[in-house]
Amino acid sequence: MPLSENWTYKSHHSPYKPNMTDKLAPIAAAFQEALSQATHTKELEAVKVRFLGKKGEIQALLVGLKDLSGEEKAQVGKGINELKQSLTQEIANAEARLVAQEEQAALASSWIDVTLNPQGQEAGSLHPITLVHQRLEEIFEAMGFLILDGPHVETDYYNFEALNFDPHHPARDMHDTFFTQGGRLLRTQTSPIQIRGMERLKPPIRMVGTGKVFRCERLDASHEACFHQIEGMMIDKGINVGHLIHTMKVMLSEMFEKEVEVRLRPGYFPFVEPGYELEIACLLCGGKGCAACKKLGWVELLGCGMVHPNVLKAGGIDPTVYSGFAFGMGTDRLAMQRYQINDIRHLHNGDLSFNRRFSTASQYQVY
Ligand code: FA5
Repeated sequence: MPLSENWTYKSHHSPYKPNMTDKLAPIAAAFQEALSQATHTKELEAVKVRFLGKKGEIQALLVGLKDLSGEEKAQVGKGINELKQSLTQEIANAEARLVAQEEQAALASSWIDVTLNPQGQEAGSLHPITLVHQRLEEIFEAMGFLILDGPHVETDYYNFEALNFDPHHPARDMHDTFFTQGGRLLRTQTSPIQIRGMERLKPPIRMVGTGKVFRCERLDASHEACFHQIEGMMIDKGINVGHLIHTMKVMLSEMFEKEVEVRLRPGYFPFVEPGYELEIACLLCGGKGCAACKKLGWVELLGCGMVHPNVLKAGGIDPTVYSGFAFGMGTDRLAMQRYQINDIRHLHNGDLSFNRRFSTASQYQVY
């Protein structure tokens, strides 16, 4: 029922003093007038403040009650409260209606047809690192590996402890990163995906996961502070170094579409034993030495090794029954070798004309 009718009725039957009751109907009418002119939630808010606010018209009436006698106070107070309830209800109804209207208008004005070809704009393209990740995932999927993911903000447990880094182990020094006040950190490696994967899956396990990692680094042609890795793990009965080397060779020959010269050097990572660093003969300089390979002719692409028994245990897997290998590869460096990019910083400076050079064939692919 519209409020003005409501208040016509009340005032006819009210035994209140004329000077108080006389005030109610005009307020109700003024409210109706203001409400009918509010076509936006901001205007409605102003109406709400004017009538129901701390310094609003209803509050002023309530303050006036103190001058009335006990019986009058009860009667007039009841009338004011009923008016207040009616106004509150009408404001709520109007608010629901206006919010819905505004949402509809916003949707109508921001609607875009994503199936239309870009008009007057160039199509976007996939970043070289995205292309490398997609190709790696294809290669590993074809070998029966699952594709997993993990969070960028990790706990100490997943980034270090479960990976067999003791709290004060010197190997942590090479993994300096940003820490949050709650003790979380930006992951320094994709290896936490190993632990998260083992927690979810039962052997036999074949899994890979790609993503960003973050470290405090001195930047140069092959070092960034935010870079990318792919992590991989295979666990089953009887897995040995031969399986590791074969899988790495298949991955690299598929990636580069040719045989690539590789060498393994002993490498220390707390979560593998034995551990290795795998290097490839630099494809940018043909092994002669350049900035990208620090004049060595070889580029360190990945760390790998046989999963440490403590890590298997952390993942809930019995190391007396199962063994496995794991690897973690820098995919920025892989992209540099794959696309002949001589400085890692080109990959991160947001130059669109640079990015487009690598992506023409697959720019319309949808994944
Ligand atoms: C690790 O991060 C280990 N988690 C890898 C691993 C996984 C070992 C599983 C054993 C088993 P490392 O710090 O060496 O290891 O980094 C791995 C690769 O990331 C390097 O070989 C390199 O290709 C790349 N990388 C490392 N630091 C940088 C950097 N600052 N900028 C660009 N790429 C980097």
